[in-house]
Amino acid sequence: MRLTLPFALASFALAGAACAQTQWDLPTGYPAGNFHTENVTQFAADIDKATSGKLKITVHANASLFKAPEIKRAVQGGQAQMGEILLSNFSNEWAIFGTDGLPFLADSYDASLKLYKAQKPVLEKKLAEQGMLLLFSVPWPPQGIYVKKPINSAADLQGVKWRAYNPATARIAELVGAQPVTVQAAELSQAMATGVVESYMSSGSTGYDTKTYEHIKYFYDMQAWLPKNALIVNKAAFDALDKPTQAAVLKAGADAETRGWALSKSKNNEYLELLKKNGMSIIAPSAQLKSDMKKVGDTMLQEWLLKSGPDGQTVIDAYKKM
Ligand code: PCA
Repeated sequence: MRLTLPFALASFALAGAACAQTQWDLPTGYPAGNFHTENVTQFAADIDKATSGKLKITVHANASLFKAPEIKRAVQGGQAQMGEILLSNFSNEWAIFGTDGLPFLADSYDASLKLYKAQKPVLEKKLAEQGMLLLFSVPWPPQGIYVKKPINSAADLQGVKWRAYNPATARIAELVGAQPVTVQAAELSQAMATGVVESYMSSGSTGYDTKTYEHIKYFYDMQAWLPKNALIVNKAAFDALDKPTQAAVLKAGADAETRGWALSKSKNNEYLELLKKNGMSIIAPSAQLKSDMKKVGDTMLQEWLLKSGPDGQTVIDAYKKM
């Protein structure tokens, strides 16, 4: 088809406007009201402001653009310019992604920050090899056990239908004799409503987001680990930005990391209070349950060291020295 002159001019003008403003997509796996999503939304707004609207980032919450386990590949392939992932979702691809999903390796915010520092250089190297940049990473609150009936030891979890969100939480189920089924956060409410899930490990945050209190009455506050989300960017998309815009993205990322850690910490108690208000019992685990789950953690660390090889040993050695 031959373009008429006015049409050709009009599309040229449109192309000019598109150059002046860059539009990016940012898929995430968690709902709009979740603190990670709020933090990421603030990050996008900060960039909009700092670049006077030159870089517009649309946050697609709750796995509406890509399912959580697909976001990493989408960013790598450039279908999305940036995205938020749960690092430990990708531990089968490379064990180091799962470092912060190991029970009781780092079970407080302080320990978790140290583990992040130890993990970060190798993480950045791996993501760079895959054509991506790590912009920031923020932990979920400490993970505990949601369960329908009271439990005193890991043996009480035998045969229970257990929701896993990553390979590590599926492995925990195997080690305690529960029946794992992998369900991402966006589908968790429905899985509980249909009876597919009777128990799972996660944070107060996800328990609240998914209205777990409508189905499950007990939360054992194990404080077992703090898995991290990470904001990753396609390197080619980043390189195509002009220097001031790149600087704005990096600055907003650094701010989001600081803000996110503080938010996670301060909201943890709020979420547990909200669960209580909605009828849940928040229970400190018995010594038996704690020691049973610690044994599970020891086994998983040994398995992880075998899989992760020298890189894994480097991370653990660096962490233990901090
Ligand atoms: N919430 C996410 C991951 C860890 C967490 O606290 C989930 O349950 O899917």
